Amino acid sequence: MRNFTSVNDIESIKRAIENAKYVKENPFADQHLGKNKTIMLIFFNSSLRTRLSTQKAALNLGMNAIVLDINQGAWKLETERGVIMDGDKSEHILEAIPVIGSYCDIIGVRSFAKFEKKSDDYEEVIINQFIKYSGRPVISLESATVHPLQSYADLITIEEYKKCEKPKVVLTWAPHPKSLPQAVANSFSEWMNRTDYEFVITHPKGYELDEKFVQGARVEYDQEKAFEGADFIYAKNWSVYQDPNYGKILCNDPDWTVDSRKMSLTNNAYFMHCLPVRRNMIVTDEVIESQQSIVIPEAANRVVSAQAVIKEILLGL
Ligand code: AN0
Ligand code: CP
Repeated sequence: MRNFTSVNDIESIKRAIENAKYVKENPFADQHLGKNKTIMLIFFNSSLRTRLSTQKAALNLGMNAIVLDINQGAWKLETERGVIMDGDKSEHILEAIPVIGSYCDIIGVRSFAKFEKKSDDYEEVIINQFIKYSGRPVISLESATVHPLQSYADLITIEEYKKCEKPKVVLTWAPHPKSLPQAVANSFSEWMNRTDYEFVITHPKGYELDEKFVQGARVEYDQEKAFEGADFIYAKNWSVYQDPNYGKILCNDPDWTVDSRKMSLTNNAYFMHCLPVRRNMIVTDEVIESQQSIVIPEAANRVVSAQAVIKEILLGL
């Protein structure tokens, strides 16, 4: 594996699950692989899990990990080519990227959708510039449209908890006060579509995701109907994808909050969320604190997915 920016970079789902299992059972078996190697983790946006779990994964592999928050202490970066840089941006990303690349062996980048120009977000302009100009393998720590390390950890978690071969997995939209990217939902969809699970997406009308990620999965506008018989409920908010409201909030209907009554319609489903989660907006205290909530083991598996990915890249260096 050279880069890891979406599900398309993995050979097969089966192999990915096996690799993760090995890494989880033998976290320190590959310390030699990362000796004298450095990973640089570049954050354009906030993070708790990705920042910590990716560093931990690198340390487990014997690597050095260096973290940079671009917005705290680095120069403000211009990302458009051709602009006269007479404003507040001191450095161009086209110099910054190869400089970062010259200091490390692998780069991780977090750069969310900016909601300024939909085509820039959906063409993944920022992470693609890192791939093009850094000379290093690049790992997505959540790009504009996908969050593959999260989805990989979600897959590992479902594999660990599922009680039947083909569980019913439901991705449900839930309300949130701010405009959030579609990345987690897009990514979860494209990973679920690679499995043989029964996969259903439910959201209010107007929140349709890009068909590139939905890939014909069943979309059910009635949340309660979608929940019937579910084995896993995966909650996430996202803002509007469709024009002309790209990046906007259409409704914040509290009826969509995941609560105990809705969970009782399921097949005693597990509750999942990538975190951070807003309690009593996305999910009630009762559900997230219940026996069926697996958000903590899900987050713990972020170390496993990151380690499996970094290991594969190290093997190819
Ligand atoms: C981000 C998002 O929705 O993409 C990160 C989730 C992992 N969430 C927030 O900004 C709250
Ligand atoms: N789930 C996730 O990526 O969390 P952070 O934004 O805290 O990294």
